[in-house]
Amino acid sequence: MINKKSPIPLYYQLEEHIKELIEEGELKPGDALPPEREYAEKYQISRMTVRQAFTQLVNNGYLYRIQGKGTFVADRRIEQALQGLTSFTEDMKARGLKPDSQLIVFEIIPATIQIANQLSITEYSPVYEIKRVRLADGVPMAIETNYISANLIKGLTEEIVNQSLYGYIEGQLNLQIDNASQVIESSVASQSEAKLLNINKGAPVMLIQRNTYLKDRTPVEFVKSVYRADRYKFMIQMKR
Ligand code: 16G
Repeated sequence: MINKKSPIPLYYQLEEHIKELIEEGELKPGDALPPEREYAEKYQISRMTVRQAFTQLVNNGYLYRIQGKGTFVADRRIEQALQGLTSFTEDMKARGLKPDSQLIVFEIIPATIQIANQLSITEYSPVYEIKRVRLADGVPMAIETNYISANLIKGLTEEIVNQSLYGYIEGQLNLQIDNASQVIESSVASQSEAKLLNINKGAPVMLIQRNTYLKDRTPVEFVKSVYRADRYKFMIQMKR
């Protein structure tokens, strides 16, 4: 794990090793890390080096320290409230994160019967298929595939979908997005999803389907998303 002959600094090697354990799920949020002394003995490195690696990981949000208790694995998941109908761009900006998109597919296709049903249009009507990896501060969070009627939402371009879809629909087209229904289920990442999300094949993900409507119930979009389960958790307020 630690190669003393390598020109790569020892603290950095340890830092990368611990990061891998966290990303692979060997170390889970809330887990206590073995004390610095143990790492130092195990790898025959100084405690200063271990401390430096820990400090880097604390500063980058992978670990946190509790005085007198030790060092723990941080929960890096974004808590997403389910009440509000918000866009990815709005969600990330509200958290001080920089939203980005990596465009995978952008084309107009004839609606299949399933997509036509979801969008309340006739089969073979023109539909935008937009597949984007959504990133927060450069980290891939989700893969979103939107289906949007090209007769309703006119003039979409790659530049627009690299920014915000909701921003364009409301800001440029003056259509008011009103409500949505959403289904969330658990799954595991396929090979291709894992590659796009930079996670391991078989890692847990959440599948989200959203149908979004205007006030008069006209469907605006049908969206299938794959969210990283290690980066997202969902929260809803309830009252009885
Ligand atoms: C959210 C929505 C998605 C919508 C997108 C618009 C979910 C599961 N999905 O990610 O339906 O198309 O925001 O984002 O929440 P944009 O305005 O940044 O393009």
